[in-house]
Amino acid sequence: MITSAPDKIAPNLNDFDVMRVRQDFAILNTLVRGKPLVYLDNAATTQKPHQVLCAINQFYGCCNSNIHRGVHFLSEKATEQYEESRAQVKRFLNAASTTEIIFVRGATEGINLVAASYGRTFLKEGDEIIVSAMEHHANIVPWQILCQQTGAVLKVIPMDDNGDIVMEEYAQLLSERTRIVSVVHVSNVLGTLNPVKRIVQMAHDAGAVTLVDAAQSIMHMNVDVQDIGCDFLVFSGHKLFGPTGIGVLYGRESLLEMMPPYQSGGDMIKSVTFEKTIYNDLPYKFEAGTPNIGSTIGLGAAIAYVQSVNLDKAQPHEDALMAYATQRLEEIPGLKIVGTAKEKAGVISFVLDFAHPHDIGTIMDSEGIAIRTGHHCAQPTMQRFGIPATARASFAFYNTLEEVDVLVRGLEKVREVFA
Ligand code: C6P
Repeated sequence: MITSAPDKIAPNLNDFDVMRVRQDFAILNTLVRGKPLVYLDNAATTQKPHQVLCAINQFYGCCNSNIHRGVHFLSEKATEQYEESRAQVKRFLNAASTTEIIFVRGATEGINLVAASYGRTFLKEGDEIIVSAMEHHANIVPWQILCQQTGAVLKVIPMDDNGDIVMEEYAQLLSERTRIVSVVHVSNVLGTLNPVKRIVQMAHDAGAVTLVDAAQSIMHMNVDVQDIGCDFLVFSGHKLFGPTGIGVLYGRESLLEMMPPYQSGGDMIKSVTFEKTIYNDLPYKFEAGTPNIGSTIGLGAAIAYVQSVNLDKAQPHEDALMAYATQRLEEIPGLKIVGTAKEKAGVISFVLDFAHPHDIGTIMDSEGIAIRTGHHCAQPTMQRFGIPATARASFAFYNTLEEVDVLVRGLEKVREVFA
């Protein structure tokens, strides 16, 4: 039995009160298989505070109506709330204007939108797209399809054995042929926090446009699109304590203006005749059909919640969780952490030399511990490290050091069964 006091690495909580925050998430008090739930699958999706549940309930219970269409009271209310969410996202990301905030289903749809609309319009045979070796499939496959459609070529920035991008190799890949650089901010497998500001700057110097996949970073740190300097950025609401089915594409207005619609139909038009259609202004040009109004309002509530918690104050607590979990896991004989980058956030992947990740996940589940196992929709990352799968514990600001201890005790159970 490995023991280590949870105060071995003292968390610098400032005035961040994790027990107070946990009260907002009723689900965290659930019993799973008779044991208190320990939810360490936040990279897959985060839990939702009651403030978000209330906002969704309030919308459907009191204001349910379609938006941008009706002149009646409910429609005006729904439109107001929907557009207020857009204003919240604009402020949250420090975008220059609400016209740069497009509501989509999630990070995946945001990247597909850029690949289809910008990519098919502006790329041609021989152009190059650069991604990193640690991308989620959502930031690989849309570019592969674009390459098939246009004759463009996909290039990959390698990473080293720690899971850090090799910046010298990136510099070598950049050329006048580079048209798009699309990289993940925080890897969902390795936890690597990439130097996106520098990556974007170098891409711009080469004349390329940039996309940042902030699907994982958005829950851990303040993401400022003007500071990063990127042209596009995507995230999913469900990884930011908001509902599923809603996400955001931030796009630089000058680029969005040049891009054709991604989908077409109602709401994205100014006028339609059988001869000619005039498209709507930004951002509506990219929001065809009735959107996910309830979840958009829920996302607004999630952002308000995250701002009230204050990610700057939560960050020392999350850092302490990562440091403590890393230290405790490293003490386990036969355990190897996959991803030891210089800077990490939120995610620890590992393998055991005495049990397959799937078996780890199953035994953990019997202990009430939710982790994810598998390739995490990042098969090239698995190939890079020569493994089929990992077990992954991923943290949010509501997790505690005691939960890390439960995770470690769960791994002791795995050893008892398999070693
Ligand atoms: N990663 C995970 O368990 P969607 O599915 O569109 O909300 O997010 C896609 C996505 C894109 N980029 C990164 C870096 C991601 O981590 C994800 C989603 C989840 O790791 C589900 S596979």
